Amino acid sequence: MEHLRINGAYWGLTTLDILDKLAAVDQETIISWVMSCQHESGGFGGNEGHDPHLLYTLSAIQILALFNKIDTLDIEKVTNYITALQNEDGSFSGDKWGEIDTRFSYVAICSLALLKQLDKINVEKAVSYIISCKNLDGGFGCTPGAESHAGQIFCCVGALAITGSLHYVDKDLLGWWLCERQVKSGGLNGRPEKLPDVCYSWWVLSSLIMIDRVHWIDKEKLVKFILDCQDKENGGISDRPDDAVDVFHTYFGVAGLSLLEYPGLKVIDPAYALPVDVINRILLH
Ligand code: GRG
Ligand code: ZN
Repeated sequence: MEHLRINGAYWGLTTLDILDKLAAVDQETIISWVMSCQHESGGFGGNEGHDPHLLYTLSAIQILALFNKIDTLDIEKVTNYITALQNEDGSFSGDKWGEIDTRFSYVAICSLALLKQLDKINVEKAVSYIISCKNLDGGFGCTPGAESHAGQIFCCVGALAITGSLHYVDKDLLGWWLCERQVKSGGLNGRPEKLPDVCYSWWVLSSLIMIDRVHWIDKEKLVKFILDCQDKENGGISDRPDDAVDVFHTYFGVAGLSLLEYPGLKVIDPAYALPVDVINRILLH
C-alpha cells in the first residue's frame, strides 16, 4: 500500500464517516500528513516524497472535504496542476508522463467540482471525449474502442452526472448491461463471465443509481452477498466470501450497503463518492 497510501486513507476514512465514527481518528495528524504528500507542482503523491498524480490528488481533496478542511489548500495551485493535464481532445493525462484514461477524466472533474473550479477546464471537450469512449453495448471503456468495464462505467457516468450531461447515456441499454452483472450468489461482477466481487457493489450500483435503474437488480440478494463477505471475528469485508479482508473492499462493501439504504449508515453520493452531508456542506455554500 506504500505507493497509494493516500487512496487507502480515503477508503478508510470515508468508511468511518459512513459509520459516523470519523471522530475515532486524530484529524490534525491526518491533515498534516495529507499536506505533506503535496508536490511543488500542486498535485499530490500517494505518499510523502512520491510523484504527483491525479488519482492521489482527488483522494487528498476528498479527505480534506471529509474534515471540512478544503480551505487548507492553495486552491489555485491545485487547480492549475489539474487543468494543465487536459489534452486538446478533452481527455486527461494522469500525470506528466501522459497516460490517458477515462478514470483521469472522472478524477479531474470530481476534484475541480469539489474545489468549485470546473469552469477552469473545457467541460464540453471533456464530455465529448468521454462520449467517444461509449460502446455499442451502452457501456464505457478507458479509451475510445476499449472494452466496457464496470469501473470505467462508474468513472464516465460519474463525470457525466457531475457535469449535468447524463442525457448522453442510453440509460436502458446501459442499465441492461449493468443489471446483467448480478450473478446467482447475488454479487456483482465487473464484466461478463467474471467472478463477483464486493467492490462492484460500488462501481455497478452507483452507476445504476445515477441512471435511475437500480430497481433492475435484486437488492436483498446483494445485501446478503456483501454481509457474507464480512470477517465477523476480526472485522472488515473481503472481495468474496471466505477471502481475506482489506480496506478497499471494506470501503466499497460499506459504501454499497449505504447505496442499498442499509439501516444505520450515512447516505453516500453515487457521483462524488462522499457522504451526502459532506457534499451538501461544500456545494450548498
Ligand atoms: C472516488 C470511488 C472513487 C474512485 C476514483 C480510480 C477510480 C476513480 C476509479 C477506478 C475504476 C476502476 C477501473 C475500478 C475497477 C477496479 C478493479 C476491480 C479492476 C479489476 O478488474 P478486472 O476485470 O478483474 O481485471 P476482476 O476479475 O477482478 O473483476
Ligand atoms: Zn474488488
